[in-house]
Amino acid sequence: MSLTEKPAETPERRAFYDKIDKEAFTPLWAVMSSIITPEPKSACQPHLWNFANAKAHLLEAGNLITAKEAERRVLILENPGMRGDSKITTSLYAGLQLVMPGEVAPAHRHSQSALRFVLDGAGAHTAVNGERTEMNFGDFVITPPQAWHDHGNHTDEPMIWLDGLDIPMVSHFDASFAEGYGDDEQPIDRTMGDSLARYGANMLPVDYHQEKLASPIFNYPYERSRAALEQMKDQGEWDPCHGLKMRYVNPVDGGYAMPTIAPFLQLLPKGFKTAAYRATDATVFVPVEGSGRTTIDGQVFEWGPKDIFVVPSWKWVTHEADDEAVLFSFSDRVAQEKLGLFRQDRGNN
Ligand code: GTQ
Repeated sequence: MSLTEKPAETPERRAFYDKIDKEAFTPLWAVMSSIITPEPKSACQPHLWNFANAKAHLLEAGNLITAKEAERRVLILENPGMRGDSKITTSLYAGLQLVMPGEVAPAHRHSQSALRFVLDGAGAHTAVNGERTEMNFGDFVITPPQAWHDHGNHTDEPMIWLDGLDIPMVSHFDASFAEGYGDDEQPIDRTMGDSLARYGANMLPVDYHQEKLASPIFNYPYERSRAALEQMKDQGEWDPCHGLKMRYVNPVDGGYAMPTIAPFLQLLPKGFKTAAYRATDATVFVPVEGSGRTTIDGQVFEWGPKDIFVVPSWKWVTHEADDEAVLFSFSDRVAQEKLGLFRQDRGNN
């Protein structure tokens, strides 16, 4: 017996397997090499979705169904290696959501955590736990588990953002609960910007105690994050594998901003080519600024702003920026770290 080879199947063994099969038994030695693999083996494939095409499809969907009828008018970015599973990676879901002028995506809540990364349009809003936030290009917005949320667009432009949710992870644990609020919009009892002022100014309310795992900040405006990268880039300290890469944190405990999804923002200077890197967290990338290409397991993907591409677990990846580029990304790294599963390989770097 070995970890990589299956023992031969003899007629006697086959007859035995068939006999015990009726009582819901299966011999481990016939499946061991496929369930305990020496390295990650995934159905997840590298893939890129072009934003211009996505936007055209979304606007077409805008004429076919309202946000209200759809509950959420979203086109799922479905990994080509896992069609039909509503997954972009084995553990994560991603979709592009459209809210047309004057529309509301009605209030509901669920066990799944969501992140929004704003791509197109400006000034629509989402409400979370009684507070509204305006959504602008590059903003990273969180909907914590079981938080009431509705989205509205009072502008005269369609609004499109990327949704990242832990739907497959929650399914994996069979832990999904969801309910509608019963009204389109939840009541608003906090002023806009309250949570950012309260929790995002390097201070916390004096007797604040952490009750929930998600960050109490629910909009990390691009303006602030981008300004931080702009300041740091002058230092010229580039990580060979990542350029300048930061993680969005929960200011209460310094951990990742969300309990199941790890969000990042990174800058690659013009002409920078990263060293080969691989990690067990399959990652969804969104170029925010700049253009370039990413090579995943030998396959080259050319990208520009707002495109979306996915890097599977444990595949070698390099990024190359033609102009100064900013990439948003998210993965299940936070969950893997908590479970002691995360592994990365920086080559010789
Ligand atoms: O905006 O609440 O892409 O509940 C999938 C499920 C978005 C949302 C999605 C959702 C939402």
